[in-house]
Amino acid sequence: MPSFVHFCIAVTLASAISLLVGKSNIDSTQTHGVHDLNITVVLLNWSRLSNVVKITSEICENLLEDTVQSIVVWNNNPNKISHQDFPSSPCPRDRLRIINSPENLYFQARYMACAGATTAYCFVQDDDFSIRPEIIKALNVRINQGSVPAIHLQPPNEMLSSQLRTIVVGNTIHTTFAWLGYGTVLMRSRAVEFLLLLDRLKLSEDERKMADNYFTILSNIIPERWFDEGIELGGGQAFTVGTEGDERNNRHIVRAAAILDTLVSANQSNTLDLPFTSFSTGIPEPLHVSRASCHDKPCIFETSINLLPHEIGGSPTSAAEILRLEKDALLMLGEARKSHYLEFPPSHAVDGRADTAFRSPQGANRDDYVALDTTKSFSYVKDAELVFLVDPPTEIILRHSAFEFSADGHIWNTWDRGLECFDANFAKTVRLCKSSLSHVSGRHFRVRTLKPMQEKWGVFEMFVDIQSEA
Ligand SMILES: *[C@@H]1O[C@H](CO)[C@@H](O)[C@H](O)[C@H]1NC(C)=O
Ligand SMILES: *[C@@H]1O[C@H](CO)[C@@H](O)[C@H](O)[C@H]1NC(C)=O
Ligand SMILES: *[C@H]1O[C@H](CO)[C@@H](O)[C@H](O)[C@H]1NC(C)=O
Repeated sequence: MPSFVHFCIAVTLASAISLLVGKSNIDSTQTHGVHDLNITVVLLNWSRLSNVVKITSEICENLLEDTVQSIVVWNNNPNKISHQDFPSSPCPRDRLRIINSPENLYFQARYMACAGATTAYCFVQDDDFSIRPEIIKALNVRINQGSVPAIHLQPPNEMLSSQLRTIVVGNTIHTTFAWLGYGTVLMRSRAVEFLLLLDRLKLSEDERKMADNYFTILSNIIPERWFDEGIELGGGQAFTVGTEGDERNNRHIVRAAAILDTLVSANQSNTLDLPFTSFSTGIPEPLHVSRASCHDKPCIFETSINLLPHEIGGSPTSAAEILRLEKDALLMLGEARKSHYLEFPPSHAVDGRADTAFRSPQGANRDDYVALDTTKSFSYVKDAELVFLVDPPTEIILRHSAFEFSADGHIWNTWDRGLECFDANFAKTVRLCKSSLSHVSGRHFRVRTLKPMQEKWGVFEMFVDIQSEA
C-alpha cells in the first residue's frame, strides 16, 4: 500500500476518533438573551433529590446560554426543599424555580409546571435518568421547526412497545402510547390543553395522578419518538415496581383508550368541541421512519429502514384493544426479531461507540436511506467529510447508493460520492468509508439505496466530520 494511503488512514482515523471521544468541532456556541430561549425544563423530585441536583447542574452548565430559559423543580414530597438543597449548584437562582407541591399530585404535576412556564416549549423528565445536553439541543431545534407538537425519547424496549401499541382505525383513530419520563419535549400549549381536557372529561383524582398514561393516547396523534438510551442514575425508588405497578399502568392505559373510543364515536354524530384531542382525519407520518439523536453534537439521525415486518399490527376496531394488539404483535414478531430490535437500534449508529451497531433485520430495499440532520447549515469549502464505520456488506450497499444533500430535508441534490473505504485497524471487519463534502452545502445529508440488495445494513457509526468551517 502506498505510504500516503497509510497517512490518510491515520489522519482520518484520528479525526474519527476525536469525534468518537466527544471532541466537537461543529459547534460554535451562540449566546442568546434569556428571553429568546424557548425551553423550560420540568423535573419531578420523586424520590431522588441527589439526582435532581445532578441533573439541574448538568443542564445549567451546558444549556443556559442557548437552549434552556429556566428549570422548574416540582417537589411532590411533604418535606419542603429550597435553594439551600442545591448548595454548590451552577444554576443562577433566578433560573431555577422550586415548587413545593401542597400535595402529591404525581404525574399531573409536570403538566401543571409546564402550563405555568413562560416559554413556548417544555422539556420534562423523571429524576432517574440523565439526558445528554446535546440531545436536548437537538430536540429544541427540531420542535422549533414547528412541525411536531411533542417528541418523546424512548429506550429500545419502550420504543418497541410504543410501536406495537400503535393503533390506526379507519381515518378516525390514530394513536399510541409512549411514556414521557425518559425525556419529552412538548409545546406548552399542549400541557394547557391537556389539563383543560382532563377537567372537561371530569377525570377522577386517581386518573389525573396517572396523567402520563392518558397524555399520548388521548391526543389521538402518533407523536414523534426518538430512540435513546438515557444514562441511568439509579438510587431512590422507582414509582412503577412489580406486577402491581404494571397492572395499575395497564388499567389506566386501557381506560384512556376506552375514553378515546367514546370521544371519537361521539364526534361522529355530533362534532365535539374539545381541547387537546385531535379529530383530524389526516394520514399520520409513515410509521417506519426512525430517529435518534447523535451523541456528541446536536444532530439527528434518521432512517427509513423497516425495523418491523409490514404485516405486524393486526386490524383493530377500537383503541381499547391496545394491549391485546401488542401481545399478538409480539407473538407474531418472535423472540429472534425482538432481540434484534433491542440489540441493534438506530441509536447505535450515532452513539459515539464503534463497538455497537445499528443493523437492519433484512436486506436493503430500494430507497432505504440513512440520513443526518446536522441542525445547522454550512457551506463546506474543504476538509469536510461524511464518514461511516460499517461492516463489509454495508460498504457494498454504499457503493450502490446515491449520496444526497439538502438545505431543508425535502429537496435533495446528489453529489459525487467519491467513496473511499479502508480497513479500520482497530477492529476486524470494520470498514471506514468516507466521502468528501467539498463544494457541497446544506444541513441534511443522506445515503439512499438505488436497488434492492441481499446485503443487510450494519452501521457502527455515521457522522459529518468538519475540520474547518467557511
Ligand atoms: C425560539 O423560537 C423562535 C420561534 O420559533 C425561533 O425563531 C428562535 O430561534 C428560538 N430560539 C432559540 C434560542 O432556539
Ligand atoms: C369530528 O368532527 C370534525 C369537525 O367537524 C370533523 O371534521 C371530523 O371529520 C370528525 N371526526 C371524526 C373522527 O369523525
Ligand atoms: C425530594 O426532596 C426531599 C427533601 O429533601 C427528599 O427528602 C425527598 O426524598 C425528595 N422527594 C420525594 C418525593 O421523595
